[in-house]
Amino acid sequence: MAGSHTDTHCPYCGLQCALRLESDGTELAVTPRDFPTNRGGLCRKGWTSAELLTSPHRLTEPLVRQADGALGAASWEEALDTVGRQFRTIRAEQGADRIGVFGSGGLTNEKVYQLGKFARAAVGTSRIDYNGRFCMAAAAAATTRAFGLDRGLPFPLEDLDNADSIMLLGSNVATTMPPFLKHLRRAQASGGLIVCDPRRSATAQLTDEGNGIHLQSAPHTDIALLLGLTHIVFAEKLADVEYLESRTTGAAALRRSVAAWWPERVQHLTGVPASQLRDTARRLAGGRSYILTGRGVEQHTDGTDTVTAAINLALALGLPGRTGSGYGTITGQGNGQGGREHGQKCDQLPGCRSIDDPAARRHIAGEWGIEPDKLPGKGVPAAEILRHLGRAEGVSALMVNGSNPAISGPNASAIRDGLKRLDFLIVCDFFLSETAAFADVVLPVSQWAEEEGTMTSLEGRIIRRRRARPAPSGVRSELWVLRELAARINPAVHFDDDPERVFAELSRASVGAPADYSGLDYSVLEHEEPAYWPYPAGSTGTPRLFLDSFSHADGRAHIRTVVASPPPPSSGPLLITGRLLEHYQSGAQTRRVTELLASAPEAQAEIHPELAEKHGVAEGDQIVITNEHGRMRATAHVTPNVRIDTIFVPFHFPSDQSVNLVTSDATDPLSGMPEFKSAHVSISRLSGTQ
Ligand SMILES: Nc1nc2c(c(=O)[nH]1)N[C@H]1C(S)=C(S)[C@@H](COP(=O)(O)OP(=O)(O)OC[C@H]3O[C@@H](n4cnc5c(=O)[nH]c(N)nc54)[C@H](O)[C@@H]3O)O[C@H]1N2
Ligand SMILES: Nc1nc2c(c(=O)[nH]1)N[C@H]1C(S)=C(S)[C@@H](COP(=O)(O)OP(=O)(O)OC[C@H]3O[C@@H](n4cnc5c(=O)[nH]c(N)nc54)[C@H](O)[C@@H]3O)O[C@H]1N2
Ligand code: SF4
Ligand SMILES: [Mo]
Repeated sequence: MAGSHTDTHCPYCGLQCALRLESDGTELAVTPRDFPTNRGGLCRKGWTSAELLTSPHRLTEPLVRQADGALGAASWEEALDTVGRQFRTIRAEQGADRIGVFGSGGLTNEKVYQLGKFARAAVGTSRIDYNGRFCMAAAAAATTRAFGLDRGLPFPLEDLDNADSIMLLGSNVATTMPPFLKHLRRAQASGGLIVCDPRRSATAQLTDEGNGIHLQSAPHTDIALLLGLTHIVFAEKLADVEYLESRTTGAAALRRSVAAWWPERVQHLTGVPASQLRDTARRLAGGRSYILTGRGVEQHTDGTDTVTAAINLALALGLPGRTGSGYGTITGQGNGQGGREHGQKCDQLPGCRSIDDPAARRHIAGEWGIEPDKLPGKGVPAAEILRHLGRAEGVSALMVNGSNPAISGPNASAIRDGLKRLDFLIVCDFFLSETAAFADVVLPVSQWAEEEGTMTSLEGRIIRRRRARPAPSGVRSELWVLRELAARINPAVHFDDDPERVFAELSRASVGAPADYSGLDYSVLEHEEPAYWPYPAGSTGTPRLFLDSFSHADGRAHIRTVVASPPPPSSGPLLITGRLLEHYQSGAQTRRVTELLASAPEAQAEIHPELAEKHGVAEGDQIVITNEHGRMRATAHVTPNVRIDTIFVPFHFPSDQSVNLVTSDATDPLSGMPEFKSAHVSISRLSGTQ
């Protein structure tokens, strides 16, 4: 195609596949580029991502709630003044902590940094958190506890290429990151792909024909499974005793804690045959092995402990901190990694610094030109912000940047009620998401190919996002919006809207921090040289972490023993939730892409033939799924690929097809992660197809 082209990365997930956006002046086209994560591959979402830019659904002017209750077009001046006035009034009358800010792992590093600075230095609130709390927060808490640092993959993805065995726990990369499969081929060819999932997911099916092992455990029994595997490792003398001695603390307690988890007991609890458990442990011990976790094991009220059990198994085998083996979590969102580093977590300042650390507070306050004691303290995690919306103990105003919690938050009907209760809701988005539809002010912002910025991929590698075309007139960049709002709320603090300068500020703010970016600037990142953090000034970055020592002061990995909570009394089937290939998250973007919507237009519930028969449900029937939280509607898809006791529903759909109408907002005390992946439900047939 003649015309211009820009080399950039996919707007969606954490794999950050490289692509080229070509324009002949009227049409836009996407082609894949070669890059270590995607090796020239793209999934359907990547291929169709250009449609997001030209979608007729795009917001192109600010919207403000009118006297008649409808959203109506407004000038930027009017919309920004309204927000400024409301924030000033609420802060003066109710206190800054009555204003909440809800960020996202979809934002560039620059926006994440600016959003945290906006909340804490312009508004002065501690009430900031983000959707990553619903994503890999449990793994972040567990890896920080075990290794002293949270980088999802502490090694380049390409290291997987040489593995003999790869264990995927609650991860369905064949659907959620298709080009990732290129890195599993050797393990598959040597029979070493091990997938733990209550469904015969697309990824689990890759273990067929001698390519590996599918552990089809009951939902939410992963801790028992992992304790059982660790038991076998010790019982069969497969543990790396020398490694445990020299590189960890707590190994003796670990050995004791798994003593009673013999395989037959684990089989009884999980449904996984003892012989499969033994095969798995032997395989993992027998070569270059990796253990990777996904949302299936992380999104539980004991998610941190579940990941800890996976890390403990990896440590018993001596995998982490060595070339050619390891543990990692597969970060999901485009900037899910950077999103948890630069200061939108309720307990962190930029660089993954603790907000309770006086030296960190001094450093950041100095960078922002405020007194350290003016920096708010620790806030509350996302689910707690959402649980108390519009109530005395919560926030009365909320600003949302890059999330759609009316669909994606746990116990969504309560969130929708909360959003309605708020005195003031402002949403920055490029579409009128289901959350934006509740807003008092909606600000249209530019999107991926209209902005410069950086993203930190699932490998901890910093890459450039490139501007290929101007945003539609009427649309503004989020950095500009934050600068303008800050000027109306606290003009004393300087806010820039130039991404390169914001990155320079972020780099300075991160000097000496765990996530140190201080050796990076836009010119270093110009030619896609590999740049893995920590990247202190004068270094060339850190592709592999922990090779010499872990990040705790004593240099060792800290083993914490965990216990398996007893399974809740069973009443009806267990609902699990997750993803389809076609849709991204709340679906706010992909439901607006013609091809993707046509291919997956509605919520289907995967249900086993025997369970379907028991409830008189046939393929294509409308069913209702209910529990104490609410009810949702789905179309039955009868398939032997789920366990008999389990129903699977994706969470991408709106209105009464939102599966989060029946999920609980109970959270993991250690990470704030909600229980997205198991809920007791009843099902009934609403209508038939015949
Ligand atoms: N197409 C698509 N791709 C995406 C996304 C998307 O929305 N759509 N989102 C991106 C993001 S942000 C994320 S976080 C990643 C998520 O990527 P994944 O973690 O791969 O996605 P999920 O489908 O949420 O969950 C994975 C699997 O966990 C299984 N599971 C459910 N409950 C349990 C359990 O109790 N134990 C075990 N062992 N397994 C269980 C489910 O059956 C499912 O197959 O995907 C990223 N990529
Ligand atoms: N039941 C169930 N619920 C889940 C999950 C599950 O597995 N099961 N998974 C959870 C996980 S892992 C995640 S990550 C969350 C994700 O769920 P959400 O946080 O809702 O994520 P998105 O749907 O990506 O929402 C992003 C919104 O922000 C907009 N947006 C995208 N980029 C930008 C930007 O740069 N700036 C601004 N201002 N807006 C932008 C999009 O148009 C969209 O409206 O869902 C969680 N919810
Ligand atoms: S796998 Fe992720 S990054 Fe790659 S094309 Fe698909 S959505 Fe985009
Ligand atoms: Mo996620």
